[in-house]
Amino acid sequence: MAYETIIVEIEDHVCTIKLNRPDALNALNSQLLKELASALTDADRNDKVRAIVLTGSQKAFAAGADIKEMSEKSFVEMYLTDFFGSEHEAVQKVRKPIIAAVAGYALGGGCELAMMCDFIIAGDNAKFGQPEINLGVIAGIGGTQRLTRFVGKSKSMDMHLTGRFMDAEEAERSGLVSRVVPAKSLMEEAMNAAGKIAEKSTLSTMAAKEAVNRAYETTLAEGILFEKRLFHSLFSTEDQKEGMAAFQEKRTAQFRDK
Ligand code: CO8
Repeated sequence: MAYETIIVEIEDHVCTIKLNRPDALNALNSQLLKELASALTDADRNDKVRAIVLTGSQKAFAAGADIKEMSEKSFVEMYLTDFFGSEHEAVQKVRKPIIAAVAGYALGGGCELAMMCDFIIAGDNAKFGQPEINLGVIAGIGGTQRLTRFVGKSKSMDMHLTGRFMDAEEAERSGLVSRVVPAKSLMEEAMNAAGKIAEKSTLSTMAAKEAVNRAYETTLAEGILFEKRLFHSLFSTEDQKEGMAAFQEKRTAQFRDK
């Protein structure tokens, strides 16, 4: 499928998806979200892809949902069309690891999209925020829930109620991002991280993602049981035999996702 608002490349088992609406600071409109959902679903189904990197430009990962597209909509339209509901569900359904490589603005829906990924690597110029309050609305695709889980109630309330931005250093300090790197080497760092993931068995990276995400959905005891069952089940794979044999033979494992 030919896309107009995103650029998709697959190389060395890593699918890179670049949001590409430079004139609107990558604001998320219906077309972009549909294209993104389609590209992510394809990448998830593609046997050649073992990790995904989602990124924007140096100036903006995404400056939010497209305000121009939304401004005249009524409650009835938003509700009946479940505005952006199915598209963001598609992002959450992806089973392969997704890294968000964020430079510049990640605001509103842009911050929420980054938080839907499995972890965030930020350029040192990144700015995160939930400024929807300035528009007379609130976050709409998970911001109040996910940001609170990342940074705790006090900081999340501060961000949602004042609409202030958080810089990369504060985002790392408060657990929103996994690491901060110089903005100019953001893609190199993100691709290195994705490359490391792509060296593993997809069976175990998918299982790890599923188990970590379970931590948000269940009790500790249930989560630990779920993890143990997944751990046991990985002993039915050829990749487990290969990984443990390679360790003992002091060589690099060759995983085949089997
Ligand atoms: N929507 C539409 N257009 C945008 C957006 C946006 N969110 N952000 C920037 N643009 C456009 C500007 O209108 C401008 O276009 P034009 O040249 O035609 O006027 C162009 O991008 C460049 O922007 P600026 O001139 O404003 O650039 P600055 O460097 O001066 O400022 C800012 C950058 C601070 C990022 C500023 O653009 C800004 O404040 N943007 C809006 C940020 C915002 O409020 N985001 C939240 C949007 S609401 C939201 O995300 C709800 C999420 C829940 C719904 C779920 C859907 C995914």
